[in-house]
Amino acid sequence: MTYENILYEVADGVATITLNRPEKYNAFSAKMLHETNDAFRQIARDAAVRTVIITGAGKAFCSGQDLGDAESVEKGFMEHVRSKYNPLILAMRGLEKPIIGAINGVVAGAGVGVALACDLRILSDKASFVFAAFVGIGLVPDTGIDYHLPRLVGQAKAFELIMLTDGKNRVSPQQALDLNLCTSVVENDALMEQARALAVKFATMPTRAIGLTKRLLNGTWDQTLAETLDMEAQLQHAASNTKDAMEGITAFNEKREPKFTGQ
Ligand code: LHQ
Repeated sequence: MTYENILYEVADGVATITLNRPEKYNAFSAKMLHETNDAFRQIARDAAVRTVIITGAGKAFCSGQDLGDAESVEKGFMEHVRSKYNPLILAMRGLEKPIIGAINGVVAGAGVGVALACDLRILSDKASFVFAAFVGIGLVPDTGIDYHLPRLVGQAKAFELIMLTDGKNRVSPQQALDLNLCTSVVENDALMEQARALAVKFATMPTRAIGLTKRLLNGTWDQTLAETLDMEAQLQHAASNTKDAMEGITAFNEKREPKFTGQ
């Protein structure tokens, strides 16, 4: 598929998706949403991709739904959210490869949902979060924000952020770091270099073990300790049968660096 509203490139085991409607602060048009969903399907299929970076072109990461795009919502908001946004968030959380959010600028609306569905986020010092965009136009948060945000910051803080951090009272990079919303804050010019360095590191790690770890951490919120212990045992069995686990253990015993292939 040829993309028009996103950029997609693969190099060194890393797929980079760039949301690319900078004049609209990378708001989701129907096309951009379709293309982003397609890119994640392609990434899931492509064994050569072992890590993902998602970022935005220009000044913003993503301002959420394009509020001028009537085509997107002609079948109603519920249908649009269910058929377009929910599959994207589920695809990101279900993808058994790490996803790095390289957050280059402002994040609002469904853009917040996409940012929080990444496995971790690196922020530019020009980034900011606007959690109150939804309530600012009389809507409720969607795209999994009500699931991920309380788990990151606690329920009361999530409520506070969703109500009060509007365009004039944005969450700054330092506040985001203090709130556990990101891994690090870097100078804007260094953002992509830092994100790529981390992505390349992930791409040389045992991809199956990373994917299975992601599955374990995804599951843990809804399980008892006993269920988690059992899932750990099952996935340890699965991990132990990968080529990378065999290589890791052999390399340890041979006192050399392992060479992981992602298999
Ligand atoms: C935009 C947008 C935008 C279009 C900036 N759309 N053009 C799901 C399904 C169904 C229905 C509804 O919703 C959802 C989920 C959602 O995502 S709802 C929430 C939608 N997003 C928002 O409400 C955020 C709207 N944007 C803003 O509040 C501000 O633009 C922020 C705080 C992001 C940035 O403010 P500024 O730095 O002051 O920039 P700006 O407002 O001047 O925006 C720059 C340009 O981008 C501007 O265009 P222009 O032609 O005037 O230069 C904006 O119109 C455009 N833009 N967000 N979502």
